Amino acid sequence: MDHSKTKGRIEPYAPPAGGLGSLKSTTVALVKEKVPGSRYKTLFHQNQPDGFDCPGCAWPDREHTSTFEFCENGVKAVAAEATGKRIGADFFARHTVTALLQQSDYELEQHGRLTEPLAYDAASDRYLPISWDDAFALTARHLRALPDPNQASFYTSGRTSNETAYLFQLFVRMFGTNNFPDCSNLCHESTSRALPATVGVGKATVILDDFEHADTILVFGQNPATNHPRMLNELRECAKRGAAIVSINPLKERGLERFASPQHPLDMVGGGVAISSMFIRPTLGGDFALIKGVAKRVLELDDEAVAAGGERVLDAGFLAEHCSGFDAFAADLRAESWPALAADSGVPWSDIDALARLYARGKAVIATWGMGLTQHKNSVAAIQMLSNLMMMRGNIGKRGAGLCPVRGHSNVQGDRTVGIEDKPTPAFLDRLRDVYGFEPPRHHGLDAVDTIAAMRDGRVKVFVGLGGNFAMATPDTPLTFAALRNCALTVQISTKLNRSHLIHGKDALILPTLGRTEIDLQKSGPQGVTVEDSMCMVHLSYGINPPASRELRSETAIVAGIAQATLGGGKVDWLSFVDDYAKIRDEIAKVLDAFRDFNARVAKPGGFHLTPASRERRWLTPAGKAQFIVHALERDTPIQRARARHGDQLMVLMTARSHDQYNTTIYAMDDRYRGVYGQRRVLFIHRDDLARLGFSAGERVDLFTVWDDDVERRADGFLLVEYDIPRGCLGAYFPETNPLIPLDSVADVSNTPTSKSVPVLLRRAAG
Ligand SMILES: Nc1nc2c(c(=O)[nH]1)N[C@H]1C(S)=C(S)[C@@H](COP(=O)(O)OP(=O)(O)OC[C@H]3O[C@@H](n4cnc5c(=O)[nH]c(N)nc54)[C@H](O)[C@@H]3O)O[C@H]1N2
Ligand SMILES: Nc1nc2c(c(=O)[nH]1)N[C@H]1C(S)=C(S)[C@@H](COP(=O)(O)OP(=O)(O)OC[C@H]3O[C@@H](n4cnc5c(=O)[nH]c(N)nc54)[C@H](O)[C@@H]3O)O[C@H]1N2
Ligand SMILES: [Mo]
Repeated sequence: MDHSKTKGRIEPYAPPAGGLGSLKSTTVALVKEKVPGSRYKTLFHQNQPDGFDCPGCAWPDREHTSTFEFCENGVKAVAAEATGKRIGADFFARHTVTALLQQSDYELEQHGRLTEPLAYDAASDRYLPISWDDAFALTARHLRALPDPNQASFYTSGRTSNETAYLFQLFVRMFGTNNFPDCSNLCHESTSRALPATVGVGKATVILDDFEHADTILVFGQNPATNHPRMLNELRECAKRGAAIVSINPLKERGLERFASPQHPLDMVGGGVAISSMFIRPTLGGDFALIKGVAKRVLELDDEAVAAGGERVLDAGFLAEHCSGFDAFAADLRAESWPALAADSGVPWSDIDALARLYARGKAVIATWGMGLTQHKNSVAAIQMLSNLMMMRGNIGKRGAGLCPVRGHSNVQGDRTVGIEDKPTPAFLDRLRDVYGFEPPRHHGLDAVDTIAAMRDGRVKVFVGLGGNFAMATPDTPLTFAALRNCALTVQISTKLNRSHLIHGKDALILPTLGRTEIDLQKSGPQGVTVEDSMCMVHLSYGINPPASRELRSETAIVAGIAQATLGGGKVDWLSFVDDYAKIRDEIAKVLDAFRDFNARVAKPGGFHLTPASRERRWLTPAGKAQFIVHALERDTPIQRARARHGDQLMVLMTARSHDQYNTTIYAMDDRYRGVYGQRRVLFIHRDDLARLGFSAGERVDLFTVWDDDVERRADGFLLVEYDIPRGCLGAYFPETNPLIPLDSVADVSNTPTSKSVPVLLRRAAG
């Protein structure tokens, strides 16, 4: 179905985020998914000590013990998994893969849960049932036939538990490669690469409790009302207490303006609570220059304070005791030009000054950030500049203050902690060697972008996806499709049908798995799994629903099955781990010191905190100090080159999430808070740009990427929607816009696709 032709409407949304609309949308989700009444109880076990960790996002919970925390999009995520709809062999007998490819991502998702293992049959162009043993044997045969283990690549999506992820990395390293692309490569990799160089650890330095003590909260590039709704409850409390909340975002996202918590009746009848007291609206990718400008202004304010004999603005004690490189950093700030900072950030000096003064007043400041900061060419520099700014006033490792990257997938952080990492440390590999008696591969493996290039070039022949939807989550869609189709084997371990099953290798397997909400019964009884949230809390999660099908296996059992078939049980008795996941936790504790007494500590309600050294002001950097890092404004970027060629015809596009999607999973066709209903092919654009480019709202345009190669990258038929977005900037949804992002358009250092800054031209749609 072509959704560009479905009837939709645009109707600006006036009420606060949350409110009755949230309650209504929840009911719709439950009814539409035909969730059996008996499963409604599921919702009350979400993020409870005896329940499961919500698969919706990585935002932590108050002690994991509070009463039911209502979250509209958490309910949608759970309803999607607890759906009453099923697809089995009969469905696949009726539909060829070629026919299924005609369906939209929304339609594919709607079919329901996968129920049995399937293998692609080229003769009939259909997926046919296969036994689990045969599926494992086929995978093993392909893997063992490879002349070099580096010709296989093993993707992980961030819902996978610590236990499965640990087993997966152990298997893959024993097999002989560090090819671990993961969704983090597309997401917070810029954070994970930026922070170790400045504060030593690529994780949040705050815990939830710090939000109660913060007086200032800077929210960079995040849309919490949609993507981390429970964060809004926290911000609501902060705002009510009088903390200053600043939204730094090209868009005035509704949830950052006003929020009515469905948990608080007074909010629901009144107009909700005002969240942000200041909106700073950089141009796309302008945060680096903005933050550098704020830092320069803070330095000037300190100079003024010193000259006037007043209280220092800089935390001189922190700088002297804990930091390295401040003098060079300060010298660079002084030399930086104000006009250049204002031009590159798109933020007027008066706003930079206002933000600097607010920051300078704050005694305890938290900076949070999401994809608006991580998916640009200069993202690593921007995050390091933010770290610099926070260090200037000692806002790290202090109560109520710190760095708070807000992760996406519910266990994306834990997966990395337990070894899903294409660039493992030598220390970690040494431990694996010592504990398991094998020599792990030492050279760095392939990440997500490099895996696509390697599949395209025939250097990778086997792709195994532990969850996720690699074909749609990644950039340069036609190239990525060709790359996946170039494989000898693709294996997808999944809960629901998605396009990655249809864009497959010569051989292909769909291995259906239990979801987090389902009871995982093994020999020793029902199993719990552990996850680590965005603030480093590790806790247990127990499914409570009966499995969607008797044929389903847990992710752990599937990984163990593949490992056993490929490597045999000589060195590691893979299958014994499946009987009792506590045994896997014991293995994790053997290799990672932070997990000592893992089983005992995680048994406590709420679990335990993997305290990062940076929170305790211990700096795991080469200098042993918090490191200031100097970065210059960029010149000669692809966007600057494109603008030099096309002048003000050139626009910069961000690709983000609508309210009714979970990454590549489209639940429904609305984006309520942005006033979009019944459609997804919309393009947000400023009124002046419409006029300047000779378009009107309601017209359809085709988008073309301006890049340094001869490839035509286009996405067609987007409805122009006049929107309050900075001039020169465009907004649209992914995955529809992924064909526009060149594979080599990546962030420096982190190699993350620049999903929030794509240089494009608009043409009136043909027809
Ligand atoms: N319901 C739901 N929940 C989710 C997800 C989902 O798809 N649906 N996805 C999960 C995942 S994996 C992740 S990573 C998170 C993502 O959560 P977010 O980080 O909120 O991701 P996006 O929707 O991409 O929104 C990015 C925000 O950044 C802003 N932005 C874009 N460019 C810039 C810029 O240059 N500078 C600044 N300052 N801001 C910018 C956009 O206007 C938007 O508000 O959510 C997680 N939770
Ligand atoms: N243009 C653009 N592209 C982006 C982004 C962007 O902002 N713009 N954001 C990026 C980000 S932040 C991320 S994290 C990636 C997400 O990339 P992925 O993690 O690869 O994608 P998802 O859409 O989250 O994966 C959904 C699929 O996971 C499977 N699944 C769901 N639950 C489970 C489970 O419990 N177990 C298993 N085995 N499978 C399960 C289902 O089959 C479902 O179809 O996308 C990235 N792509
Ligand atoms: Mo993400």
